[in-house]
This record gives sequence, structure tokens and C-alpha cells, in this order.
Amino acid sequence: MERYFQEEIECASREQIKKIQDERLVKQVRHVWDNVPYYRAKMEEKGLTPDDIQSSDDLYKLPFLSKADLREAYPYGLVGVPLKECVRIHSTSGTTGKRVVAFYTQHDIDLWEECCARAIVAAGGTDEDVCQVSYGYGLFTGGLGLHGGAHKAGCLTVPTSSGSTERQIMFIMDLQTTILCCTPSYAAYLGEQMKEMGYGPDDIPIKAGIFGAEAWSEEMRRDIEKTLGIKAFDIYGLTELSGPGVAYECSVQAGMHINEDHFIAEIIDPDTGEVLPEGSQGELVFTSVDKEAFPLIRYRTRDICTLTREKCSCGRTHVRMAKPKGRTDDMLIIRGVNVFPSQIEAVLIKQGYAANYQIIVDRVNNTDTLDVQVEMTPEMFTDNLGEVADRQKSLEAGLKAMLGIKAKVSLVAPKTIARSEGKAVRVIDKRRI
Ligand code: DLL
Repeated sequence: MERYFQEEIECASREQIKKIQDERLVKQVRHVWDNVPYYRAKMEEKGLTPDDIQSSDDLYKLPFLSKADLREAYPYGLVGVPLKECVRIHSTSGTTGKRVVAFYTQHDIDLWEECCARAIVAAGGTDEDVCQVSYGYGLFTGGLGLHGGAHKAGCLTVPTSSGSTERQIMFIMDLQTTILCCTPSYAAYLGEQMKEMGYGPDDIPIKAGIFGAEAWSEEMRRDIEKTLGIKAFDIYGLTELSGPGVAYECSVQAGMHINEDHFIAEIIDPDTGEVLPEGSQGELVFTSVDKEAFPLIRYRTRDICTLTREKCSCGRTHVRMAKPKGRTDDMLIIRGVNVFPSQIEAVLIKQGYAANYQIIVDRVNNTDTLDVQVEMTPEMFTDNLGEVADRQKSLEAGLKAMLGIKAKVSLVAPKTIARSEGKAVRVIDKRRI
């Protein structure tokens, strides 16, 4: 039986959802106009006033916000309330430029934690569960977001944070953890370690995993589910909007329900900014409708995906987003061809590898090169060079069929590619260095 945390909202009729969005959007735009001079100036530039926004049908008129705006307004330029009303910040792990800092009032934190609780309950979480939160705590939103959600869902919360893999496994086994929250790459690593320690899927007490913060393929999901003997649920979010829980998967596992009472989603053409019809692939754009400290109107996420409003058999009515295919800034253009790391991962997993790989792009004699280093699993590891060469050839053929361009594959011994406790580093693009 499907369980809900806030059934009246999660299963509200489309008319009810639209009504909530319309009312809240009008207020949110007024709030931003009155309190965020940076965005007011953007509206004025377009000749808009809050009176031009009477419902969510008028959303398309409003100007976009991008990461560049957030950097320009850093640190306080987009804060919509007096600082004394803010109770926390979080910040992205961005490696280039200024970090993005997002602000929260207590109201913002409560709504965020409710979103995370919806995700945990959708994954089967109840007050009978032991929920181990192995996302990083601190500036990253994963740890504290799911921690708050686990409390609200009534779980016994185990705040291990990321890292210390041995200790993680000890707690899983000793406390009989039933729900694990971490990045999918760390879940795969935990699975690998537990297997090595002799724990099979039947010995592992975990029943559900709530994995997100990075792109992961369906193939990787099946792999993790098999090793740990669990059902693995996807969860999506970004710091700018709150953190995890902007969208989450239900038991049907066919896309993530976006919490539409808090966020309006649009798909746009990343080049022209034009709003695309339902079902089209494009850049995901979000508008918060009831945030106080850090309201964001038409924020461009750079994530590429599709939306569907088709009825979901779980009973939830909120729009679903597909697994993001990648980010506009993650997409590699190699010899003119668009390549997403997720496509490479799908080929590897299909041929029996785990998601331990690194993509190295370089430019030699003015031509882009694509090298993929892939770890062999312990079962396939061999010193029979002929066998290794055959495996390499088979992967190269699979990649050529998937990408349409040639990639050079190097197979490496198990455990030679560094593991990540948080988001995995998959691509090294030497062309930009
Ligand atoms: O990653 C928030 C989060 C924490 C989500 C824990 C889920 C679980 P940021 O560090 O700001 O926030 O990174 C946000 O990560 O724009 C996507 O590109 C990517 N991302 C997040 N979740 C998923 C997912 C957190 N389920 C950026 N699938 C987003 C694919 C994801 N990509």
C-alpha cells in the first residue's frame, strides 16, 4: 500500500494544485519586488510590475535568474528578509568561481524538511525505521536536509554523515539500519565493501535507499539494488532552491514527483529561453512560490530533462521529472558530438562493469580525444592479455554504437580509481586546463 506524508497535498487534484500555485506565485512575485532590489531591477528592465503577474499562466513573462546572477549578487543581494529573520545558510560545493550561498528562515527549513519527509515516506519510511543519513553534513544540503526529513517522518535517525566507511557498515549491521541515504556512488562503494566483508543481500538489513545529488543510470540502480538487496529511490534537489526533496521518487519509480505546492517547474530551450511543450527535453527551470529568505523566480538549473503530467499509479498528482540526463555544463562536446557521462556509464554497466570509471578528454594535434578508464570487477580481473583486449574491444564497440564517436578504453585493476564519499568525479577535461 502506498504511503504518503501529506496525502491532501501530494494527491490534490490538478485544479487544486494550480490554484495553490496561482495564489502563491502572485504573493511571491510581490515579495521579491518589495524586498529584492536585484530582481526588481530585472523586472523593471522588462517593463513589468507585480500587477502583470495574475496567475501561473503569466510566469513566462518574468526574467530568468541564473547561477551568474547568484554569483553577482553574492552574498546578500538576493536575500528577501532582514538577516535577523534568517537562521541558516547552506552552500554549493562548486569548484569554480564564487560559491553559491542560500539562506533560510525557520519557515523555509520547515517546508524543506517536509519535502524530504515526503520522499522518505514514499520510500516506505515509518516510525519503525532506522534511517542512516550518510550524506555529508555541513554546508552541503544532503545531510541536514534528509536528517530533518527523517525526524519529521518519525524515523530513528542515525547522523553518520559521509565517510568512515567501516563505521558506516558497523552501524548498518549493529543498529539494523533499514533506510540508507547517500549519493548513489557512495551506495555502490558501500555495497562493494560489504560484499568484500562477506555480507550478501540477505544479510544486509537495509530495505530502501534514498540516493541523489548526482546523475545515475537505471543500470546503476539495478546494480545497487542487487548488491544491497534493497529498493533504490532517486531524490533530486539543489541548494539554491533548498536542497534535496525538490522532487522524489514513489514506489512506481517512473520519474520524480516535483513538490509543486512549493516549486513551479518549466522546461525551456537552453539556447532561446522559449518554454517547451510537455514531454520535450530541455533545461529545467524552477520558481519557488513560498520561500521567504531566498525566493528564486525562474531559476535556470542547467539540468536537462523532461516533465510528464501523466497520471501516476501511486496516487500522487504532482508532475514528474525524468532522471536528469546531465547538465548543460556537464555535456562534453567531443569532435562536435554531444556526449553525456551518463551514456558512457550505461554502456559500462550493460557489459557487467560497476560504475567505477573516469572519462579523460584531451586535445591532441587539434583533435579531441576521449579516453575512458574502466575498472574491472574482481570477478573479471585476469592477467590473460587476450581476454582483456577482447573486453576492451567490446566496450569500444558499445561506446561507438551509443555515442557515434570512437573512444579509447583502458581497463584497469579493481580499486585503482579513487572512490568518492560524496559526488563522484567522473570527468577530467584537460582541454580547459
Ligand atoms: O545535490 C542536493 C541534494 C542532496 C539532492 C542530496 C539530492 C540528495 P547541489 O550540491 O546544489 O545540491 O547540486 C545540485 O546536483 O542541479 C543536479 O545537477 C545534481 N543532482 C541533484 N540530484 C540529482 C539527481 C544537491 N537525483 C545539482 N539526479 C543539480 C541527477 C542530480 N542529478
